[in-house]
Amino acid sequence: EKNNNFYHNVFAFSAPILLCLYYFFPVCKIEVPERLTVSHEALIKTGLADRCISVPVREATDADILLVHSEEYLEAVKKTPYMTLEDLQEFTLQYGDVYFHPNIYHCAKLAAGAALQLVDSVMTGKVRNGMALVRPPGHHSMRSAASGFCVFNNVAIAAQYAKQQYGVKRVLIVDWDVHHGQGVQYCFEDDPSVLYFSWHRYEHQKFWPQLKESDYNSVGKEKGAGFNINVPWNKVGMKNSDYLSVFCHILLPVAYEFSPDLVLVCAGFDSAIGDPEGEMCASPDIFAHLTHLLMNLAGGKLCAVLEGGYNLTSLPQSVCQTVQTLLGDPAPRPANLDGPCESALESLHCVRSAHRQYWSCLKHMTFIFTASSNNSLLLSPAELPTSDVTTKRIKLAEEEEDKLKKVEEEKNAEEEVWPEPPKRVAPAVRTALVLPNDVACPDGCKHVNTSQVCLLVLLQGCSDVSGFAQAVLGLLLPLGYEYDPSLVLLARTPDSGLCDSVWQQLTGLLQGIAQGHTLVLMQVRRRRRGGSISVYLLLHFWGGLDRWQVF
Ligand code: SS9
Ligand code: ZN
Repeated sequence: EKNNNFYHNVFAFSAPILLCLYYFFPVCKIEVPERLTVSHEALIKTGLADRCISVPVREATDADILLVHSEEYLEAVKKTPYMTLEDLQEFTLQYGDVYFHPNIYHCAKLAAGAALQLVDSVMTGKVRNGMALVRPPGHHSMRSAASGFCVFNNVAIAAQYAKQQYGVKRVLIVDWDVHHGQGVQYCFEDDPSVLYFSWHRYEHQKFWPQLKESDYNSVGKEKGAGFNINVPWNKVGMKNSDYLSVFCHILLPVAYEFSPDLVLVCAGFDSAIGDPEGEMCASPDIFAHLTHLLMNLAGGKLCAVLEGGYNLTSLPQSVCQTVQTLLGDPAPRPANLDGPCESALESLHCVRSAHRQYWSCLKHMTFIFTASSNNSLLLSPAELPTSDVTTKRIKLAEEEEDKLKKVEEEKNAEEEVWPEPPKRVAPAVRTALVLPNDVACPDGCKHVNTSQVCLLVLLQGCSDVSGFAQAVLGLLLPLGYEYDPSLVLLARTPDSGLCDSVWQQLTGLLQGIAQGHTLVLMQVRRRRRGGSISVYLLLHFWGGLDRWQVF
């Protein structure tokens, strides 16, 4: 409603999505109302909105907001709806990159409240997971300051609320927005009950918000040391392989060791291709994989809350990929994966070194990862150059070159073209159980003929669970992703030494590849060479597959 600055509109719609739309007088060129309208429309058009359950939004109360923000700050923001435009402008100027409109206080309360409604729905078991589409974003706002389009820190409030309201012991916050959520970092720096992970465009501190504390060596303070993980991107143009490498080699091992009770995602999509802020090259379907990989943690309790995302084409695509994955549909085949680029590899190494003393999953790594000649997601240990020297040398050499490139890149980012993610189809029946004739089918199962199947994983006995987790996350997963098979076949023998929960994790993780085509073979009684015979027979049976592999 262009003529009315004070107009606002709020929609709640089929959740697990919570949607809070508001119209904001366009002062800011990129954090615009259309971000929500295009995302909402895309969810409707793809039929995803219909598959979600409706959760109403509410305003966050003063008590909710005070979980993270100071009374002085809350009182100051409360006054903004009554300020003259001049006063508003002055108020705005004390903060960095944030725009106050007379409506924003109301909208910010709804944005935080939407995140809390989602937490309630997930924690009470009403829904398994969900996404809150909200504006304004939250991850930059601090205890007593607005910043970077953010007024209240929606996700930080949600984390404190979950702890207070539900006695949640450990919360993992994954911030895949392209900016560093410094507000979240400051809030939980000394708190070991919240593990905050953020990757962000950094360019050796040249990129906004240009903070020293966004670098990899800010690991948390006091009791919270080790519970803050920053992965700085020192170059633009990071792609799917870089994102997946960081998940496989940093975030997931640590997350599994941390073992959260709830996962919150600062779901910013300015880390996708075409975004004018991020200038990265990851395709929207990567978010299906990032989501999938997090859905196995915390018993699936995951709340994604929108942060950034400023390209009105890649934003709705990324939102749909995330929501479709939350709904349980198999992730699309990841396209053209190779290894991480040199700069990502360097960040990866720095982060792992900085965190080795805190996480046993990172301890055993005594060498640096280098880009091997066969550039691969599977990183190979090599000789250790001193990282600081490398960092400085690369930094100096890059500076000049970067300056020149920058102007060109900014111009190009928004004009970038990429293929629309192909439509993802899910089979009507998600899982089939094929049982011997004399075994009763458990309740809720249907008998079906299975015809599709896929990659092969045959694991020999492994009694060391943490070693096993490392092997799966650091070796099997990257390998599986890169190999891109059409079927994953898991053979479980009685001597595997793995308990059910570990087995469940493994199965869940591997469902991210081969479009979820997974076949699990369980050998109940041990027969001589029985396992290998059945595997052989299956391979023979599915001989028409284009790729297969036995481990
Ligand atoms: C420098 C541009 C900084 C702030 C971006 C905030 C993004 C929130 N003038 N822009 S996700
Ligand atoms: Zn952002």
